[in-house]
Amino acid sequence: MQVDFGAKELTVKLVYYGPALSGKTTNLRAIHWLAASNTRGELMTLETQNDRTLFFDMLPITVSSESGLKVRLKLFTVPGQVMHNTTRRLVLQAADGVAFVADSQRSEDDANRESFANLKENLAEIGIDPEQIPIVIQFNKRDLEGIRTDEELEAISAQSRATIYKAIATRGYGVVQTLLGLVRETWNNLEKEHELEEKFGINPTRLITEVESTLKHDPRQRGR
Ligand SMILES: Nc1nc2c(ncn2[C@@H]2O[C@H](COP(=O)(O)OP(=O)(O)OP(=O)(O)O)[C@@H](O)[C@H]2O)c(=O)[nH]1
Ligand SMILES: [Mg+2]
Repeated sequence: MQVDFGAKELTVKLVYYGPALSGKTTNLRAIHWLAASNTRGELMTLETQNDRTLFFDMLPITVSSESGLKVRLKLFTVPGQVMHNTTRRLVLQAADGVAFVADSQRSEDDANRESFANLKENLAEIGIDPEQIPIVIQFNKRDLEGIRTDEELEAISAQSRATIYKAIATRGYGVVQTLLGLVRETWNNLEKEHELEEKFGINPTRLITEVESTLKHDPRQRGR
């Protein structure tokens, strides 16, 4: 978290992590598509030709709080391909919360597991306690065959401290819920650490409502 008193802006860094091709960039595209145009910035994506992130993507969403301070959510994705580990570690620096995007296909079980272990290793490496930082898990690609069942996800959920969300990011399903869950947990954590309500007069419930309302926009109704 960063506070810029000059700009009256508080910035929170949220990172979408996960194995290659699980749908991290697709989540950001959907958020960009759903967010009201006056709150979202440009979606920066750096990709190769076959859909794979080379460096990272970044999308800023800015909402105002009743205190006059703006809250800027900077959403990043990491490149999932194994070889880009140095970049993943760089992108994770100073992260306030992580959304882990898993691929629901059974064939991707090992890739999910390895990526989750890699996340924890990298967090520890850069001095962030993996057990303390807010992490939510999204099981994406629920529209495909050969996926883990809802019951299996419930079993995983029972063993994990992380809340699990289901998604079809290509259709925008579950994307907003995942982001709102992440923002809520991250803000609660920052509130505990920095007493933001007392210091800056930002009420957590109102902030979440603000983020929620900016993501309700249905672009089809905006004629795009
Ligand atoms: N069927 C289906 N395909 C999806 C879904 N979400 C993403 N995809 C597809 O999966 C492919 C990879 O998606 P990306 O969002 O680029 O994946 P990524 O996690 O950013 O991948 P890296 O940048 O390599 O780490 C694309 O072809 C997407 O259209 C989904 O919910 N269902
Ligand atoms: Mg990507």
